[in-house]
Amino acid sequence: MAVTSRARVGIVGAGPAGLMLAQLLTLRGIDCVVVENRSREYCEARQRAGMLEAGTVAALRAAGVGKRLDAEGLEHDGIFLQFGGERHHVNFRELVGRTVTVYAQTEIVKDLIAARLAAGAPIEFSASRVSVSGVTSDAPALCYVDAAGVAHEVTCDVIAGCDGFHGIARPLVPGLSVYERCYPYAWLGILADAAPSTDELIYSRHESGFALYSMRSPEVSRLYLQVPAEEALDAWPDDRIWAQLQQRFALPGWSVSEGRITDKSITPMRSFVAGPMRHGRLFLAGDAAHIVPPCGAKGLNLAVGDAIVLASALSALLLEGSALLADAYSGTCLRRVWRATQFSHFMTSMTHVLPDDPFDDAIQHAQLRYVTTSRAAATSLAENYAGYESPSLT
Ligand code: FAS
Ligand code: PHB
Repeated sequence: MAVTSRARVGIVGAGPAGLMLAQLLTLRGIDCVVVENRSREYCEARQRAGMLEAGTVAALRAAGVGKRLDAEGLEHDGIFLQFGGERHHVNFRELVGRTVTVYAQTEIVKDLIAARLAAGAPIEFSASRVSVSGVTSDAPALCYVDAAGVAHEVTCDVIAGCDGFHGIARPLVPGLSVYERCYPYAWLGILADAAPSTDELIYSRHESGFALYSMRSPEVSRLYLQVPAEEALDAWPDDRIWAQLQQRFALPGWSVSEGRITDKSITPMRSFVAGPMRHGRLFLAGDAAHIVPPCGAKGLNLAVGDAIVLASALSALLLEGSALLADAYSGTCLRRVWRATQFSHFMTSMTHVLPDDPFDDAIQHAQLRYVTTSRAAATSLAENYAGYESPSLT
């Protein structure tokens, strides 16, 4: 017999979208439950994004989880674009008056979990048999078996599907329109105990493939290599990775500082947008509804952005009885999602090498020369990268 309870909002998934939504709702006095099928340790150690738009930084601060971000985040004025043996700086602060910040997704997840538990609000980690039903009724149910094996049925006013690309929520939306593009390459990402030899990110287009130089701290580098889509990780022993990174970032008198590789993974590259992001009392947020290739550094920022828009919509719906924002939720988010999807596709297509395609090569060089010589083109890139129409906390 399941333990029955009530909550105004049932949140499936403790990633950035679910945890930020829970934080914002709790700050507004709206009780919610968060059900996650992985352990706390797993969620806090999962290596993913690391670049924050200015709007995301402001929102995390306003949500009361900016203390460590302000202390440990690395604020950058811009990025470097490297091609044809030259490195060019695109200065966002100078072009659009905004900066970006490197602060790992793992740390944001830790901060949001700590804030929730400190507020005495629970997170059901390691839950199993998670299911959602009745989303077209006015009392949808979130059911799960907790880590101790006890079954629960939570009756809610609304359900937020923040359970990522492979979650249970999106399949509950009938008649979805799906737009998808899979790229013929992937990213091999590493974490290394090596002090970054650059103070800002480098996006390098090299004839042997794309490479990204990012970081996590003054002691830890985060680096990515373009590899073929179906590539196996064991085809990349550490010395081959360093050799390729040195080659793709090579400049006279400059080299990548190497160190012990502590994490290695391959991430497929796809653009995926599904809509509508709402069906009855079910609202999708983050990767549950959309995936962007990481080259535009948008995935995490979009997830936090959805949570901000959804928190405002649910507050109006549940506290004031106004459905206006909730009815507009999907349209509001999809406009921002398509902006980020177009920008991420643009950054990916401009910097990733397609084998044996001299026309594409020439187009890429023309595009790279344009964004590094035209103030208008550089400003457009800066505006999108630093965050365009980022939702703010009202
Ligand atoms: P998440 O996937 O982060 O969180 C969903 C949560 O739901 C997870 O904790 C999952 O365990 C849980 N869940 C799933 N099914 C469930 C169920 N049935 N019941 C309960 N819980 C369930 N972006 C970048 O900008 N840069 C990067 O380098 C980068 N690297 C990435 C690497 C990978 C492998 C992936 C998948 C994404 C990467 N991204 C990157 C994008 C990433 O940052 C995502 O956009 C971000 O995690 C999205 O956050 P959420 O929507 O909260 O989804
Ligand atoms: C990262 O630091 O993980 C990162 C930064 C920028 C990107 C992708 C990943 O475009």
